[in-house]
Amino acid sequence: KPAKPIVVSTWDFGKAANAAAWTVLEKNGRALDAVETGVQVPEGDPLVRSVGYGGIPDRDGRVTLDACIMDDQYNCGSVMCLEYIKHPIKVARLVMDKTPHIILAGEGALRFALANGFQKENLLTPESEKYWRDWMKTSNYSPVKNIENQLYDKTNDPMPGGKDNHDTIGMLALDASGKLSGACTTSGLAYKMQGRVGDSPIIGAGLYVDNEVGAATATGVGEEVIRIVGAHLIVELMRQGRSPQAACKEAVERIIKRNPAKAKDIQVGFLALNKNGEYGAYALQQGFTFAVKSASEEKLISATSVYK
Ligand code: SD4
Repeated sequence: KPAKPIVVSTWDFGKAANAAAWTVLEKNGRALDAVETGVQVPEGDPLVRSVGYGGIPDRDGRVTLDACIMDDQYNCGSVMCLEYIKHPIKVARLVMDKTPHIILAGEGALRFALANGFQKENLLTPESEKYWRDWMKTSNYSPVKNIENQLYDKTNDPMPGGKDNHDTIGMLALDASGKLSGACTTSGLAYKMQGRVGDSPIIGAGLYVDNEVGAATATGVGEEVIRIVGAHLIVELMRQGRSPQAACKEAVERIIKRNPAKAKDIQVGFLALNKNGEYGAYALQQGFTFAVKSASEEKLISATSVYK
């Protein structure tokens, strides 16, 4: 049964993130504040090696973060390739609230953050540095294919705790007053090229919110998500009447259609929430989980996938 308020987010760590978001939603707070609060949990957790502090670095050993946030009125803010700031989602929110722009990247984003009181911190933990140094031994500095595979291949997992430990958080919330918002934050693909930006901070690709219809977010190999403008596609499919899950499935199928052989080798997962509080997800590969929290339910769900 559809519920409101409700919050959904990607992967196992979505559960703890939802709990933080719920502290805002249960007091009839704004969905926007809820998602900003919620995603800070994995951002600040050094054991989550794919988001914020403790994230796996790029191939040069630099932790570069991507994040964006969007509210119920098409207001949005984004930071790309931001270094040294533990909570990029808070900087994205400030870009939205305090500047005439939507995106700040790299050096400019860092300067904006520092000018607004954020502290410069080393985000590369000794553990993440060790993974990078081990990777450097065998990487030859360029196996893009392997980077993609590492996203879901448990047998080839470079990080402890299995695949649960290395993916983006995308969070979508519907508050008590019926307003939708979303946030998405990541350290991006492990061992990516310096300067590489994924789908996560790109409005329409990694995240989209349209309060008339619903919201969607993405995780997995960002290049494939950007190509089909995944989150926006899903919202438009929901506008045409698809359920959240059917819309996510159609977006996954579009990725397969372009390059079926490649689609077998990579992971992409989509998560969507509509205006009525109905949610759904779909992934290329088995193993994509998402967390749901409302007054009536709190659970972790394994998304249906094309490949087993
Ligand atoms: C990216 N979509 O940077 C992110 C990475 C991710 O599961 O979601 N990994 O492409």
